[in-house]
Amino acid sequence: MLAAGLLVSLMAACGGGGGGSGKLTLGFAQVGAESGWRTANTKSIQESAEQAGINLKFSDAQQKQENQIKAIRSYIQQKVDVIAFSPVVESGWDTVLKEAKDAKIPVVLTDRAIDSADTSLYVSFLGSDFVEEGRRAADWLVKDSQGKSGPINIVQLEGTTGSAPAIDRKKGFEEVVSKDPKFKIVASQTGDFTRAKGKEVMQAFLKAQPKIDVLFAHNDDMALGAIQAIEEAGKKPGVDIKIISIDGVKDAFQAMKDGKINVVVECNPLLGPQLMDIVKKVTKGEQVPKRIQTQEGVFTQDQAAAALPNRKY
Ligand code: GZL
Repeated sequence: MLAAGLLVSLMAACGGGGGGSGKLTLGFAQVGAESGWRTANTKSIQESAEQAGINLKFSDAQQKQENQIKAIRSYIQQKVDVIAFSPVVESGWDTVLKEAKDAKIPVVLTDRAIDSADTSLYVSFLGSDFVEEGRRAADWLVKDSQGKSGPINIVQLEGTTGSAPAIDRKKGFEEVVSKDPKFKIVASQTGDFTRAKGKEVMQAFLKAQPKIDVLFAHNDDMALGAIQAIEEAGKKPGVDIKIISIDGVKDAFQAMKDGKINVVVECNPLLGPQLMDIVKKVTKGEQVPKRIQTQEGVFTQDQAAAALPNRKY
């Protein structure tokens, strides 16, 4: 009787929401499936949960904040051990995260941050420094434009309005280019991180702007959509209009190899292993760093061919 009682209490301690399997249960509320980056991010989380023996409940919010909030509430009701999510936008999370806190369920932010002043609402934020990614994009342009007089007309395809990557990549890029008046951002609009919208907005830019020298796209999918628009307008992407992009998906490396994208600033989506490590530590009551930053590089056209076979996403 005593042994049985001990076993039951041990299993209970191992985590709720797992249907008594004794396995930890992680509830993950994903942004959507808007880009190659997101697909790779989802795959990394699902495969890592499997490998870590963690029971994963997963939802796709189709880029709608109300769907992410609904999913988080459902995980709270199911009494999962940990909740993790990539906030589609920075604001509007305090209420639901307070509900998770009241339910004593730790929350991990992955990929994107929130702008809440109350940092007790999450135990850790695992993801890139998007401002730095924007700076790196601009640094390449500054170097590439050395010796050239202006104006150098730039169009910017921004990510999802209100999202941390869109806000911060814009901030980092404009912080650098604003130092030299030869750089002119003549148009800037969201393409919502998708190929279709990136193409549509680039078509509008091409119609409205008499001269475009550079496209800065906040992600590869919008850059790849824009390439279609540029070619349909009879111009050479990577030559007539230089293209700077962020993420580093295989299709972008192929486009660099084909001379159509000039530089890609890497943003690593493979966050699954680190997330599972955080989940295990947190449920054991171990301390985890409040901020865990992913390491990433910058790749230019001359490196694309050699790097392509080794790309993992
Ligand atoms: C960045 C991530 C962004 C990618 C896009 O960490 O949130 O969202 O850059 C994705 O490709 O849609």
